[in-house]
Amino acid sequence: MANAEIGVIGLAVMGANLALNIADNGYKVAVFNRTYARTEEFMKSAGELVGQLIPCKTLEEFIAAIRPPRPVIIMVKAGEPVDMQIQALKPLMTDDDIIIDAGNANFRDTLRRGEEMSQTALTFIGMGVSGGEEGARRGPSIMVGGKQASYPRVQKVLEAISAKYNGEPCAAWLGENGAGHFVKTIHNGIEYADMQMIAEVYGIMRDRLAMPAAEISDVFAKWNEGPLESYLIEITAKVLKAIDPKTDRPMIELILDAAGQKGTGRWSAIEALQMGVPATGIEAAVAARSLSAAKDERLHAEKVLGLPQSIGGADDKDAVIADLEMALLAGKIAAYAQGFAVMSAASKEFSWGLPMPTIAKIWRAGCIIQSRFLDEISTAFSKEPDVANLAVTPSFSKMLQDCDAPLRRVVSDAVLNGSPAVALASAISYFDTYRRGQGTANLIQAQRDFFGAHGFKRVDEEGDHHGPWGSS
Ligand code: NBP
Repeated sequence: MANAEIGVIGLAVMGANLALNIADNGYKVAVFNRTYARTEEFMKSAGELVGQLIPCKTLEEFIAAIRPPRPVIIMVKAGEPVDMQIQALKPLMTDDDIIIDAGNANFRDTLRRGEEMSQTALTFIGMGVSGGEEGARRGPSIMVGGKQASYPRVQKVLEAISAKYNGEPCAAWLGENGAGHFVKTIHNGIEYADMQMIAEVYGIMRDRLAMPAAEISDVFAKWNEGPLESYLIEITAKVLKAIDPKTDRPMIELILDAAGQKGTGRWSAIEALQMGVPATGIEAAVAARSLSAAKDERLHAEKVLGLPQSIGGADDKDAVIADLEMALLAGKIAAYAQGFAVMSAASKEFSWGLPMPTIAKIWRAGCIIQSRFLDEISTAFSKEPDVANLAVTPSFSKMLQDCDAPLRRVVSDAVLNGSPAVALASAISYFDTYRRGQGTANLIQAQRDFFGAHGFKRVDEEGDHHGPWGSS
């Protein structure tokens, strides 16, 4: 009998927790997973929510279990599985049913899927969900893209299951097709940069200051009471405190230093490059993950080249730690300023009208980059929604001036001591380039004209010009 109000397909980590979250909010949920054994396991783990869930063995049963018009959330592995799932669903669904892809889709796939679905009477929503397992279960941040008219049809349930910040739901419609997944992609790109800078600061404390993991954990825990307060700093403190039960050693020391990546950081960097918007923090973080993954090559290089030799730098440990906190804050400003600039460019390119203050607001809770900092970003964008760069808003420019010297000292010290700090270094270089009215591209233009007759503009005359290179 069709008495579920919504359906969830895919019962791995995210789908299972999302389905439980929806059920917890009083909705009856039909659930389906390609492999039925996973559905059975899920039902066993559902506890008192079991009565709110309808397990279905086949897609036909699943569709029949949901009251039309049916909202169906697909939470399967991104990529081809989503297309396969949509193809399987289409003939079973009826006019006005809604397919919501809630996985980490590449927004270009979402654009294509939206276009294909617009040829049918079905509605398609591409929805970014952030918060990992815990967020999916207790309240994620939800970024919705699709026809504006489709949002009120799912708004109630999405707001109910989303995280709340001071009572406000962290769920919003952000723009037409593709907008939700694009914003989620940039969220993840910023997350990459945030994580990389935290890892660099950890490396400086571990290798340069010879601090044990527990002591570094205490530093992060203290930072979590100040301007850096955020989920990522909080979990970093916890991770560094954890002890491996097998060896009694800090768990962190037993984890291989080769980071994985599923694509969203790389996609952020690619889209930024394609739009000609600098996102050096995200690019640096993606590059650092790739270098980390080349573990064997790095071990070989260490043998051939040796570790970098220290050639000076600061020796006051407390002063270095104090600088690291401020440097991390400055690095964050760069990464967020860049991420928002990329979204602003995409918003124009795809005519989405992305609401920057709303994006900052729905990232304040539920998602991986949730932080006190985002509250300040949402205030800054609410005052100046069209500002070109977060760094020039009154509050952030002041913050940046305060952090400028510490970031400069941290990066200089890292270079002198051979501590890898690719993302932090990219932040200071970005700011130094961004805030310099007179740059050095006059030379680039001259070179381009010399070898390719590309022409240049003069500072003292209108029009296109060429240099007197033949006579040089
Ligand atoms: P996974 O990304 O690990 O995917 C596993 C699920 O996809 C299972 O339900 C599996 O069914 C199903 N599936 C596969 Br694989 N191929 C399929 C196909 N051809 N047709 C139908 N179903 C298929 O799950 P996840 O970690 O829960 O993530 C789900 C989505 O959410 C992904 O897009 C992910 O990137 C995104 N996301 C994940 C997180 C996170 O923290 N994990 C956070 C935010 C977003 P099976 O049981 O039959 O193999």
